[in-house]
Amino acid sequence: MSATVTRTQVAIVGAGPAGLVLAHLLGRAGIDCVVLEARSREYVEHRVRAGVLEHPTVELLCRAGVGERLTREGLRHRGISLRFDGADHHLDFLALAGRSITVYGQQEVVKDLIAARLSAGGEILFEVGDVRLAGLDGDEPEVAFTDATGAERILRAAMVAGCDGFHGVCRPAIPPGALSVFERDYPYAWLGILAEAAPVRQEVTYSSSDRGFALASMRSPTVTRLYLQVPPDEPLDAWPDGRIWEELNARMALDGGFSLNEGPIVERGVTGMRSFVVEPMRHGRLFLAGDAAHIVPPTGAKGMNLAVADVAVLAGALERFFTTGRTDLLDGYSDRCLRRVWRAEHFSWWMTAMLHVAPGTDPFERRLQRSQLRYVTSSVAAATSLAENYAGLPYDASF
Ligand code: FAS
Ligand code: PHB
Repeated sequence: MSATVTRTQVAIVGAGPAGLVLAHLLGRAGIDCVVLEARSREYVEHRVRAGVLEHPTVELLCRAGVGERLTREGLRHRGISLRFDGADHHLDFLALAGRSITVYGQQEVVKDLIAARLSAGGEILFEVGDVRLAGLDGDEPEVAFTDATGAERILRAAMVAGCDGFHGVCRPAIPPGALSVFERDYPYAWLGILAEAAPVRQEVTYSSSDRGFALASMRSPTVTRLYLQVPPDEPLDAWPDGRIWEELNARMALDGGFSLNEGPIVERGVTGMRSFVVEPMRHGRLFLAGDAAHIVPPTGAKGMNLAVADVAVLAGALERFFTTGRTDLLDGYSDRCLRRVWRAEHFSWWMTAMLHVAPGTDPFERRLQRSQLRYVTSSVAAATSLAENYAGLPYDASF
């Protein structure tokens, strides 16, 4: 069957935060683009993932006109708490770094962006299959795919944005020799649950105990989001509800007593912990953004925020190209993004190493971790460093 050929200026593969924010910014700049997404709209709008938005991410979404519901329903937090040795230590990001964070589910951001895109007449093709890239070194690369009806399609574009996540097809479309890969796997994973129970604390709490790491977050005043450090590849059926609550309460113990509000667990999953970066983030007319190019362990709450930061740079560079023909910003895209990526990689690795108990951790290492926790919660200088990294460094910062 001959394929139907269509054209656009930018072909975007993936309707996660990276692909959708890019499509939205390009749409506002009058640049034509088409988003290709393998899953259904229903699926991507209900996929539970990130929950913490940095200050720059909130600013960008509000400036781009998709921040109305985020501003209304998002939970603004002054900071976070670090819990260890039976006590809580609050880090006030607003006081330390002049910026705060907002808790708002990633699927809510995705819902808002899809609604905005479609109501602006933008094109998002859901349930596409067999996506293949070709001609990335030429002037008009092609993305071949089957659409939701199974029909063969070819989308020709001036540029391709690979926003299809870690397991997508865009990064593997780059010849292996053209990329340098930097990675680190961690000897633990996160068991995450979503429960219909009121959060006990109004802000995110990271707990480091000898039994392992735990994290208490939330999605709304009635929905709590909790994570437990577990061995990698831990089977979910090893964790019946009772054991999950018992272990969470044990790891989040406070002198003077503490217990979580328990409720029906409506979602659960085990997420592996990995740090991963490919360089460069561009090959010919293919530009990688978000998890397609880099992964951080979620301890620093950076993944979605990095994806948004990448496409903020890419949108500006594409607008410059399509309005002036100049490629200077496109040529600088990878280097510019990688500076922020490695800052976030370092911060996420540092938070992960400070708060988790790796198998075989000896008492010497636990003492070092405890000293780091005491230092970062008592020194204004150290707390400010954590605060500015967590709340989000300005997009024009050049660390
Ligand atoms: P995504 O993976 O979100 O989107 C890629 C899209 O491409 C998907 O919709 C996928 O279906 C589609 N796709 C894949 N292959 C395709 C193909 N061949 N053809 C077409 N489409 C294809 N980050 C934070 O910032 N804060 C947090 O609190 C946080 N918590 C997390 C908790 C968990 C449990 C997990 C797993 C991740 C967490 N993250 C967090 C990281 C996470 O949010 C990612 O960084 C974020 O989803 C990255 O966004 P994208 O790069 O858009 O990739
Ligand atoms: C979440 O709310 O899902 C969350 C919060 C902080 C993290 C990771 C995830 O570090």
